[in-house]
Amino acid sequence: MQMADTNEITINLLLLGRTKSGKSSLGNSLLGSYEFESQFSPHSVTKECRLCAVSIPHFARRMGRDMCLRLQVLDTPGSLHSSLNQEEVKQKVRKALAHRFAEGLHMALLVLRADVPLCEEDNQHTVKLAEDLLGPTWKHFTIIVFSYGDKLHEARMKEEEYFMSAPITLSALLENVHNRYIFRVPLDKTLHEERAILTTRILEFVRQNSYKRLQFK
Ligand SMILES: Nc1nc2c(ncn2[C@@H]2O[C@H](COP(=O)(O)OP(=O)(O)OP(=O)(O)O)[C@@H](O)[C@H]2O)c(=O)[nH]1
Ligand SMILES: [Mg+2]
Repeated sequence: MQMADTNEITINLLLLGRTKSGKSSLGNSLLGSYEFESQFSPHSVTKECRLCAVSIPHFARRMGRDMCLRLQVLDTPGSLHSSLNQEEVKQKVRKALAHRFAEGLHMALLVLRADVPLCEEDNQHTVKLAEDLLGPTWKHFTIIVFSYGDKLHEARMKEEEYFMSAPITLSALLENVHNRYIFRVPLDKTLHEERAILTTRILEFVRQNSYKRLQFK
């Protein structure tokens, strides 16, 4: 944990997932501002990795001191990209991780659309990308973020029902990542409201992991 003599905790987060899964949009909610380009489009919008950071003052109190949370978020081009092949995506992310997160990564947020079933191809591309980039301990440093959680609400489906009818590929993945998941429901919230919800959940997972960081050589 980077808080020795400072009142600041730094958390490094990586956005991973298939193109159009909602990575940049999630990044904007985490940052509380529209830093990453995110839009409806028939092509993949994010072509390069980009790091953005935000400092959130008075985030918590520890031993009588006000703590500031510094979030560093690395946005990436997705798998099944419309103009980059898988190897190009992997190389760009690998380089950015080594360059931007020399101090290590706290958590990768693997973004999956809640309204699109996870199929074997996703395992081979998207989940494989996380495995290849993060190495053998990837399972300890990955959180599944379901985007389009608003669709779940719209269909009046509860999370338990969703998981009961989910394909085995998804149950297996969740089991692998120690059942760490978050549903995003962005539509009825401001960026700041959503940031508060997301950071609380993510910090819980980071704390359960004893603030461990995955190192890249
Ligand atoms: N309703 C809803 N729309 C979302 C959600 N997440 C993302 N979107 C929309 O989906 C579109 C694509 O989102 P992006 O954040 O650009 O997705 P991306 O994974 O960064 O896409 P590329 O960079 O193009 O690969 C945008 O219009 C977002 O507003 C969500 O949880 N719910
Ligand atoms: Mg993007």
